[in-house]
Amino acid sequence: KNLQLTEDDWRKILRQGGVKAVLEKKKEIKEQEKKQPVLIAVIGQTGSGKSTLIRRLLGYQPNDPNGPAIGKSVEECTTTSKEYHKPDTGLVYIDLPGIGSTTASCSFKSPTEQEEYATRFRLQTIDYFLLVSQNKFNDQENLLAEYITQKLNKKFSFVQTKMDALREEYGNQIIEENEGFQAVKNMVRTDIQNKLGRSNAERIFLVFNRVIKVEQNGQQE
Ligand SMILES: Nc1nc2c(ncn2[C@@H]2O[C@H](COP(=O)(O)OP(=O)(O)OP(=O)(O)O)[C@@H](O)[C@H]2O)c(=O)[nH]1
Ligand SMILES: [Mg+2]
Repeated sequence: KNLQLTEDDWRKILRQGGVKAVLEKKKEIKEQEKKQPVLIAVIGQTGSGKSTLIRRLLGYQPNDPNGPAIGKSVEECTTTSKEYHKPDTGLVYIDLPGIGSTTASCSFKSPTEQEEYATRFRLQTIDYFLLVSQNKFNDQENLLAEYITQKLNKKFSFVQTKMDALREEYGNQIIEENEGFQAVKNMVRTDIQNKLGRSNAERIFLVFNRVIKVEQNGQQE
């Protein structure tokens, strides 16, 4: 982030202080870069599991009130954007209200709505995006992927959440560590890649973030 010196700057440093000065300057820049926060926006439709993902990435225990709140089912939960700093990393995850949330009035259908959303949550200032989806893929994710890559000129990774819920489509192998497991995962990846088309995701992550609650009678949900 603008810490790069020009070729002339480097020549000057070399002339004045020799190789040692150059190496020292390089080290200094590296240190500075480490201190620069990297803003990662977690974006996607309401109820897709964005807040759950942030809780997992930052290691919040299930009942820690400092982590982002999670919706009860598919209800709209997050209504304002909030930053979560990952200690000792410079990584800042931004939990955004879901697209499609009516409480937070976040719609992304028309270009005007896209611009409104982008301005409201300052998407121009974001360094990287995690595009979260629970439905494998649909038009909304396509719009978002296109917006991130074409309009904002940024990169993103695609996060497929609720893999456990894709059982109907892919069968039990989706959650069982058997021979079919890897094949099914590859299938899901290929499906996502195909649907993304030219808005290429840097990486595709498949996650199982089901919160397991132990009920009072001892049964797990
Ligand atoms: N089965 C299953 N449920 C999940 C998974 N990840 C999240 N959920 C559930 O999905 C619901 C919504 O999760 P949230 O993390 O609140 O979703 P969100 O994207 O932050 O929603 P908004 O804040 O409304 O945009 C909650 O009931 C979660 O427990 C998963 O991997 N598997
Ligand atoms: Mg949320």
